[in-house]
Order: sequence, then C-alpha cells, then structure tokens
Amino acid sequence: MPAGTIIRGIGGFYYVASEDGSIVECKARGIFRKDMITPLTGDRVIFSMIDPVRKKGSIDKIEERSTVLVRPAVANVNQIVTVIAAKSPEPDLMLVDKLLVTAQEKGIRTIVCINKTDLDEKDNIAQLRRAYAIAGYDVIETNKQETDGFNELKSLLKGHVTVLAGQSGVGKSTLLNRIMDTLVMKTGELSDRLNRGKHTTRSVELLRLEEGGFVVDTPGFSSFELSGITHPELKYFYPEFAEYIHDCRFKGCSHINEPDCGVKRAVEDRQIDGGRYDRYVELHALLKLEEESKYK
Ligand SMILES: Nc1nc2c(ncn2[C@@H]2O[C@H](COP(=O)(O)OP(=O)(O)OP(=O)(O)O)[C@@H](O)[C@H]2O)c(=O)[nH]1
Ligand SMILES: [Mg+2]
Ligand SMILES: [Zn+2]
Repeated sequence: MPAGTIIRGIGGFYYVASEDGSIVECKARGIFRKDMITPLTGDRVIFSMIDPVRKKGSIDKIEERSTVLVRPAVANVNQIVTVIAAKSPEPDLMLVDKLLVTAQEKGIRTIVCINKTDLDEKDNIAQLRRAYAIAGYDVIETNKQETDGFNELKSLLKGHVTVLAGQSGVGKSTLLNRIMDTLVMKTGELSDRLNRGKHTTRSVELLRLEEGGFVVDTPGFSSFELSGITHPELKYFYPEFAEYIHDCRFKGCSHINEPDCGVKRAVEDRQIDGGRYDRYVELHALLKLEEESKYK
C-alpha cells in the first residue's frame, strides 16, 4: 500500500503527498475516530487508493509520531528555524528563548536565522550571533537580497520537516516564498498554492521541497507559552549551561541564588551570554509564579 505525508487537513479531508510525487485526497477510516486518533498535518501514513483517476484515497494507518507541535499543530517536525529580524521589528529575545527552550525540550534541532541584515545599524547582528552561537545553535544571516545565507538555509532544509517560526513581521513568509520559487515542486502543489487565496481559514500546510523534506510557515506570534516545563527543569534546556554545571558547588544548583555557581561564573567571564542568562532568571521566576498560583 502506498505511503505518504499529510500536508494539509481541511474539514475531514487530508491531502497526502504520496511518495510517488502525487497528492491524494484522503478520508480517515472510521477506526481512527473510534480510537480517538485524529490525523495531524505532518503525519506519515499508509493509505489505499480508492479512485486513482481523481486521486482519492483512504488513510489506513498512521505511523508513530516522532514529535508533536501544538502551535502550529504539526507532527514529525524535526527542525525549527527561529527567525529574528536584525531590526523592524525589534527582536523579542524572550520569545526567541521560549521557542528555543520548547524545541530543546522536544528534542528538535533549532537554527537561528537573523534576517533583514540590510537594516542593521548598530551592529546588533554580531551580538545576536554571538549570543546564540555560544549557546550551540547554528546561526545564519539572511536578507531578501543576499544569497549566501539563503543558500545555507536551503541546504539545511533538505530532507527535514522544518517549521519557520518567530515574531510577526520578521520575514518568514518572504523567506518561504523565496524557498518555494527555487525549490518547491512545480507540479500539483503549484496549482494548490495558486488556489490558496480561496480558503478563508488558512490551515497549516506542509510544502514539499524538490530535494526532499517539507517546510511549514507559521503566522507570527506575539506571545508564546511554555507548556509542561516546570521551573526546576528549565535549566536543562539551556545547552550552554551544560559544560559549567560541574563547577557549581551545589548538586541541584539552579544557577540563580546559590553561591559558587559555575554558570554564573561563566556569565561573568562572558562565556555565556548575559542577556540569555538574565532571561533565564526571569523565565524561571515566571514559571515558579505560575506553578504556585496553580497549586494554591
Ligand atoms: N528590509 C528588509 N525587509 C524585509 C526582509 N524580509 C522581509 N522584509 C519585509 O518585512 C515585512 C514582513 O515580512 P513577512 O515575510 O510578511 O513577515 P512574516 O514573518 O511572515 O510575518 P507574519 O506572517 O505576520 O508572521 C514585509 O514588508 C517584507 O517585505 C529583508 O530581508 N529586509
Ligand atoms: Mg507570514
Ligand atoms: Zn550553578
């Protein structure tokens, strides 16, 4: 039976990008409803072809999901590109860090893309790059005119299911349009794309890349909540802390108020970005407050 990936779901129909390159409109079998399983965009499925001419089928099996993102609701994402604008809008780095923490918790690789580098005046880019590079993230610089960074980004997308995320207005859709112009299959999906304006509700959509893999655009968010991470766990999702925790005097050190803390020392020595650390402290306090109000 053929296999494929759900690229979009609308009103009970699931569009499956089949491994042979075609798009098949599928319904899910009743058995899923009974088991309370709803197919999700990004799901890898096995389907049967019911009408090969009209390309209609039925989903028989949903493969186990490696990851599940809630916002956007997509399964099997294994890479997130967090887009930051050098300027306009001013970067909301708390939002960026929350995204990175979430990805880290889900075991999803993250790339930081500093976009609109043409607008940088105060050398913001170098600072941003350093903050995230020393945290261990791949950092790319792009703007809508240059090509080197863009090509680097394209090559990183190959074979992955990637979500473009970030604040509203940072340039995600602009990047995606460029990617599609150069990479997306110019077949069935093209007409799909041209028709998109007709849909009033824009559901999440996976765009298939010619070289393998999928990309998902997301509407920008103004806020983003961490879900399921408690304040004592937060420190585990800052990869740059790891190499300094052995220097902490206390075993369960939260790297906030404890004396003789390796992480705080690394911040002083500028081996960990001070801004990232300050936001960690802020986020830690925020999570603690939320938890306390929940259990009162
Ligand atoms: N100067 C400059 N402007 C850019 C660049 N990339 C995008 N823009 C502009 O920034 C604005 C927002 O771009 P979008 O691509 O719509 O941003 P977005 O991240 O998709 O925004 P949302 O969909 O609201 O989340 C548009 O006017 C773009 O033309 C860039 O590299 N340099
Ligand atoms: Mg957009
Ligand atoms: Zn410590």
